[in-house]
Amino acid sequence: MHDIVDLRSDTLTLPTPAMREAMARAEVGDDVWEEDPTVQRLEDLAARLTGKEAALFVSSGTQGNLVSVLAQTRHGQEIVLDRDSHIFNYEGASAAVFGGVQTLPVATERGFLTAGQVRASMRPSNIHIPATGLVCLENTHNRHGGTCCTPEEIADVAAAARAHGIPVHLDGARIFNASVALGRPVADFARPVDSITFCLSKGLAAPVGSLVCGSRDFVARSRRVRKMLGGGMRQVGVLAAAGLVALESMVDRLAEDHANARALAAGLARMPRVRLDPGKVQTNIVIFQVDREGGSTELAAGCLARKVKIHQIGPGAIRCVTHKDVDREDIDRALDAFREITKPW
Ligand code: TLP
Repeated sequence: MHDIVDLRSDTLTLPTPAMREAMARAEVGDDVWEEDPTVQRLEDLAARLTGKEAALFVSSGTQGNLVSVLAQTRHGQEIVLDRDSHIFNYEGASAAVFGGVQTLPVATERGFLTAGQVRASMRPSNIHIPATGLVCLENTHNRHGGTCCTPEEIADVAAAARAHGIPVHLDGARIFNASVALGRPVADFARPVDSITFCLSKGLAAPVGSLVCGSRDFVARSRRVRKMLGGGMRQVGVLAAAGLVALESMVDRLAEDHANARALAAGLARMPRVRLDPGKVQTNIVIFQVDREGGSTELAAGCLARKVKIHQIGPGAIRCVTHKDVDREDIDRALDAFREITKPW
């Protein structure tokens, strides 16, 4: 039980005592010179877990996605992605700003492009038309409520892109949630794609950092791009040390977050004016609609007054994310708050 129940995001998780201890003891060096042994251990582990040749430690998921886009496209190209994806909605148009790349957003049902949609999005060779440069996927899918797609679905989409010679990037910010939910190793999700980014600072609770993984050649190009973006960090093993603890000890417990999200969704589904399908909650994100004029704002304010923080992600839409700093008692407290506020509705 915590004083404040913070369901706004799993990015709010605080580092564990084991992380802080590992950070204090970390052996470090200058990572721009590729001489930080702790960063190298983390990158080796990330490459092993994703089944890729190499990995690169970057400051954030946003930087990881941008590095991946810049390392695999040229100015004037187009990237194909889901309309609700993080890259399209929440990364400040960085691919356009820094890469001169335009996006082709496609509406999907669960957040995942199908092979047919990818085939239909490929541009023909014609001097008037931008050339397709990259296909981007997201798993789990944030705006679709933490939905997961299977490694086989990814392989299908990747094969459709590859048939046109187009590489595929996977924004796997929460790929460990997908891995735990579907009981499949992360490498199965990463195998079909050319590059994958995953975050240490969400459900895995490290304070900072993401990894970009792919072929040796891709990672060498990404290292150059990261430096251009000012992301070459020096004795950054102090952060990588927390990342190692995250990967070694925080993955299996994600199942607890998923169970808490299911409990939250089951309770919410019984409340008046709340619209959600609890059967769709596969991981740690619960998104629901409030069918009442101003209801979501009322709910967020009422919760805050009861020390429960939730996130309004659009008109009438609320997102709650479970994580290691929210336990079952906290879920019950949040449900009590929701019940009190919605009772007169
Ligand atoms: N998502 C954040 C916000 O930016 C919305 C959150 O609270 O969920 N890919 C996906 C799928 C993400 O959800 C996020 C962060 C990122 C990339 C970016 O990661 P960071 O925050 O490390 O730049």
